[in-house]
Amino acid sequence: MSRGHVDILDAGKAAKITWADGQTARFHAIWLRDNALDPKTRSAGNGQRLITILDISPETTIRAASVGQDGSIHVTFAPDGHETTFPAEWLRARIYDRDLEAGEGWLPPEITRWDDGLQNAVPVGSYNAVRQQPAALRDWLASVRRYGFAVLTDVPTTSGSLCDVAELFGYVRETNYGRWFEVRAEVNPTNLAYTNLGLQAHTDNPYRDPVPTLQLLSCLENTVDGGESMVVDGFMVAERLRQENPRGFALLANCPARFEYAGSSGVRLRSKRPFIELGPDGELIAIRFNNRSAAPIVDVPFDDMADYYAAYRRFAEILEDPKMEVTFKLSPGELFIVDNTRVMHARKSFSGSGNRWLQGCYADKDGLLSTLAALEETTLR
Ligand code: AKG
Repeated sequence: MSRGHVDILDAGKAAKITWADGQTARFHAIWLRDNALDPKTRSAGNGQRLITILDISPETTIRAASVGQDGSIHVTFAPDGHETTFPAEWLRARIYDRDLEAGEGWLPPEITRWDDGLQNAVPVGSYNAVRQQPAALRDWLASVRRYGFAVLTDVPTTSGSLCDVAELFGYVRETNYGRWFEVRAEVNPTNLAYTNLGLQAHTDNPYRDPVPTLQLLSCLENTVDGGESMVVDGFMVAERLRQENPRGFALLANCPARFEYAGSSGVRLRSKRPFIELGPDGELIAIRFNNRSAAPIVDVPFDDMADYYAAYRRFAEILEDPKMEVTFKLSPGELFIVDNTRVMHARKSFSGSGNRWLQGCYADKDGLLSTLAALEETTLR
């Protein structure tokens, strides 16, 4: 069988690779030179790039290229004569010569949208398992990546132990609410979360920029009537809105909203970000939604404001549709974590008799995704 071949295109400015199995892809010379893996281009120790874009001639071309027995690609560049080899799998995993049109609101394959169908399949891990078994931690973190939330059982009911959970994969994000905060009914609360009122599904702290991208809520006591926790997939809400009302979706994505918190002395937090955040290629990046801290919206043109409000209302109606929510009542020793850029959490109101004591803390997804990626490389499936 042929091992494949390389066709040099456009006087060496690009090359078309054909691998033995018939897969083809074009790469530019400048891209290949910039992404070379050899030790003159990247540190052998930490993999970081040793050169800058200015070290690469703008006239860079491919002088020669060939496919090795194992599908690797050997390239010689001009004018500098630099030679480098790309492993086949490395290059094939980074093909950009493909249809990049995914449409507004697209999501990568490791994310699954959900609705109340997940009620009977809530992702759950056990603290004893995740702190001792790397594969159990990997699976629990992978659930957070896929569904944007997960429950953890067997968490010690000692104050602050939720921080130990965050430290299994990353770092606690300390804020004006402290390293962690008490969520129980208080006299003169600095936040409506510290009352027995029901809370509409929301993301936390949208008035921060950047927002904390993870929130953990753990239960130390819960003997009240009511006080159930609900989670709603904001990415599913946004998708339903997009299908029903593309213009409303575009208004919530393209016009900034404003959020603020000024509930305690010395704290004046403000942000200007949309309810629905899209990346430059249309990827759905984040949801920010919180009725308590939404500030007057002043960045929507007058002629669009009525439609903006209609879309805002519809977003809220969809998120309150019982078909969208997963509900559970936390017991002492249980905790849930949410991706605070995606999954909205809510609470039902609760009675004055009995005690409900939760603790909350924030952390960030960079640490979680990094730990997960490292575990995926080192643990056996
Ligand atoms: C929060 O602290 O962000 C809450 O939403 C409180 C949730 C609860 O009390 O269940």
